[in-house]
Amino acid sequence: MSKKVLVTRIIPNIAEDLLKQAGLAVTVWPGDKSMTKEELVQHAQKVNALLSLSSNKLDRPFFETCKHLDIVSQFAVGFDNIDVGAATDFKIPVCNTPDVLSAATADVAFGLLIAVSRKMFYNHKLILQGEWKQFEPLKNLGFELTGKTLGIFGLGRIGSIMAQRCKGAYGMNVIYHNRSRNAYAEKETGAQYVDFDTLLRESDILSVHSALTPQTKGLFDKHVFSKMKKTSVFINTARGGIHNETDLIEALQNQTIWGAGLDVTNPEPMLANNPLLDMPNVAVLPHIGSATLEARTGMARLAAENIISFYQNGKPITIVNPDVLS
Ligand code: 8YV
Repeated sequence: MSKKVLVTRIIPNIAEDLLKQAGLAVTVWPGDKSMTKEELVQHAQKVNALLSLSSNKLDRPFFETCKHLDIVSQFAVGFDNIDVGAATDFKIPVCNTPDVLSAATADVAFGLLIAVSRKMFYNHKLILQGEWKQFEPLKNLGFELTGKTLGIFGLGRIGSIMAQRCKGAYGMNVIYHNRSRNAYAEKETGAQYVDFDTLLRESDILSVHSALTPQTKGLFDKHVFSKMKKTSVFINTARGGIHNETDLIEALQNQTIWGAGLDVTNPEPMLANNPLLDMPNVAVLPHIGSATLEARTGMARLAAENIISFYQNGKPITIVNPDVLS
């Protein structure tokens, strides 16, 4: 009998097509809403494999109830919604979709940077409000990016592309901080490793590209913002949980830092009355980092191929807990 796969949300068709071509029986959860916890547990009981989204909370109680699963393949590079330790305890491989969305996400970070430095979202809003009356020689001035220092927190795949974009376009000097040095990325991007405090002190633009982990959760708080330049811009396209949003609002209101560009917020979705949305030096997007046809198609393909490869040769392509295979 063929193995059964549950896809927890409608995603690009290529996933279902590939899974079916490989002889798997596929159920795609219909509708435009995420499955509730109860729905997820109930339907996961009936299948062998799960193609999940980051809106599905796969915690230890979930794995305790669904320990029969052969594999969980996530349609996202981030997997902070999954208790990988629990999955590993039950010998369940967990997969993600790196690389295919890196350029798309770096483009959003790069776009936010330009938008913030020239107050683009705010100026656009002024037109909508009928406030474009005349040429203003002194109002709403931004700043130029040429020769500035870009600080990358988390120099991996996405951070490296952001570094290359900023270097190529503006000749920026790139510094970075990671838990451990990334020699490959240093060679690719010319980025220089610095300790965390130096990153905060020297960055004109600080762009976050790390995973959300217990170590990075809430890391960018009032204490950290107070160590940054008053003229600096904070960019986060990784996970909203990495910054403390109340502290960020305060840092912007008090001019502890100059501006912010966010594609991820804390919490998500952001409420329409959030003060960040009214600030001239802030640009916020609703988590669209991977929202290109190319990236989302690549994510769907890779998420499906991870399951197919696991059933065909025991080895998924991009697994986050490879120890379970030994
Ligand atoms: C997804 C993301 O859009 O891949 C990630 O980690 O944040 C985005 O690409 C989102 O997680 C939906 O699954």
